[in-house]
Amino acid sequence: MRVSKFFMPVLRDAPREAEIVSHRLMLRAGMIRQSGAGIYSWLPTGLRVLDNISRIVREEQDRAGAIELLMPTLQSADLWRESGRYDAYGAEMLRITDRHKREMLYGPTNEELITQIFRDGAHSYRDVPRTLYHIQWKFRDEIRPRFGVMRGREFLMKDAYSFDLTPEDAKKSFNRQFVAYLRTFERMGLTAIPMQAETGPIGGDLSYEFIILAKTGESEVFCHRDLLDLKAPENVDYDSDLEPLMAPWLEKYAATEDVHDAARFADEVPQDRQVSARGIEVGQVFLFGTKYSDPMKCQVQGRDGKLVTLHSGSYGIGVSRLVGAIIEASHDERGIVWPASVAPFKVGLVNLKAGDSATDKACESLYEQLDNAGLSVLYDDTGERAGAKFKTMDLIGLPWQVIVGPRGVKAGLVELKNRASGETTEIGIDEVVNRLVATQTG
Ligand code: P5A
Repeated sequence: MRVSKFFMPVLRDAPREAEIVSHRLMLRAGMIRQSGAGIYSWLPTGLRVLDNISRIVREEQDRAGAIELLMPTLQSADLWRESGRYDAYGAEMLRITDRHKREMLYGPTNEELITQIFRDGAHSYRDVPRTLYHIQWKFRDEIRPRFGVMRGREFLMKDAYSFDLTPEDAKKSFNRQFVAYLRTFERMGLTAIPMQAETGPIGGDLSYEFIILAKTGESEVFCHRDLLDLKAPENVDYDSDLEPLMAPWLEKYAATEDVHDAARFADEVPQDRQVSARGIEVGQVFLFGTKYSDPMKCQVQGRDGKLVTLHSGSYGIGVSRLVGAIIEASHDERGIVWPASVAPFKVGLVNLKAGDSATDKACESLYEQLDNAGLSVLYDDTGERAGAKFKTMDLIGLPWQVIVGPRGVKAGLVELKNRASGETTEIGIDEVVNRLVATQTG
C-alpha cells in the first residue's frame, strides 16, 4: 500500500477525551473514529489489525475442532423469553421494535440463538459433541462505555458454544477451548492468565477470565508470579486428555477481585511471589450445563433411544478489545509497537527523497520485491519531510522500517530499523528482502 493512495488520518495530538494510552494511540494512528458513545468506525489500519486478530482466533478455534458459522446481530425477544433471560438481562440489552411491532434485540451474546439452531439441527447422540463459533458484533448498552474499544457498546466478539451428552464430555469441550485460548493469546504476544471468576448473567458454576496485566485494567486481580512465565502448549492433540497440559495454570492461585480469597492467597502464595495488580479481561469461558438446553428443550436421542438434555458451555474472546489490550501491553513513548502477528503491515518503507529518480527507483523495486515475498508493506512515497515520516512510522508501530535515501542508494545501502528495539543497521539493498523474510520464519 502506498501512503499517497491510502487513508490513514494520523493526528499530531491526542483528543482530550482519550484517558488511556491505547485509546490515544488508536485515535492518533488513525485506526478508529468514534461515531457515538462506545461506538466506533474502524478505519483501514484499524481494520487490518482487527482482521489479523480474527484470523489468529479463527485458526486456533479450527485447530481445536470448533466449527465456524455466522449468526445475525438482531434476535427475537421471544427466543430470549424461552430461556427466561429477556427480563433478567436488564438495561444492558438494546431492545428494538420493527415495523410490525415485533420485539427484537441487538444480541449481547448468543446462548439462546445457538441453542435454538442446535436443537433444530441435531437429533441423535451421533450429532454430538460439537462446538460452534462465530465472530460477530455484539451490543451491550454499557452504563459507562470508556477507554475506547476496551469497553465499547458495540464490540466484536468471538463466541463459541459446546454441546455434549454428559457433564464429563462437556468438561472436555471446555478444556479444548481453554487450551486454544492459551495458544491464541500467546500468538498475539500476550501473557493472558486464566483466573477463576464469577459467572454473572451467562450463568453456570465454572468460569475463568483470561486476564492480561496492565495498569489501566478495569479489574483488580491476584495471582502467583510463576503464572507470568508459563508458555502455551505446542502441537496439541485436542483428542487427548488436556488436563495435564492445563495443570500448570490451575495449580497456582489466580483470581479476580469478585472471587478473591485473601486468606487462601496469603496461605498458598509466598509473599515474594504474590502479584496483586490490575488486569484486562480479554476472554472468558463458562461451563453451565443445562441452563439453556433445559428450558429450551435442546435434546438428542441417546444410545438407548431415550432423549438426553445436552450439556453446554460458552466461550468468549473480546476481539475488538484485544486491539486496545495489545497496545496497552506493547507501546513506548513514540507510539505503538505491534507484535508482527497482528501488525497492520509488516514493513514500513520510507522514501527519504520522493521525486529523486534513483531513490524512487530503488524504493519501487524494494516495494515490489517485498510484496512478492508475501510481506505486507506500507510505502511512504509522499513528499513529506523525513522527520514527519519517521514520527508517523514510529507512531503506527510497524515491526520493521526500511529507510531509503539518495546517499545510501548510491552506495547500495539502506537502513533497516527494528521498531521494538529501536536498533538500526545499514545493510545492502539486495539483502533487505532475504533478511526480512528470515525474521518471519526464524
Ligand atoms: C461467552 C461467549 C460471554 O458473553 N457468551 C458468549 C459468553 N462472555 S463475556 O465475558 O461477557 O464476553 C466475552 C468477552 O467479550 C469482551 N467484552 C467486551 N469487549 C469490549 N467492550 C465490551 N463492552 C465488552 N464486554 C465484553 C471481553 O473480552 C469478554 O471477555
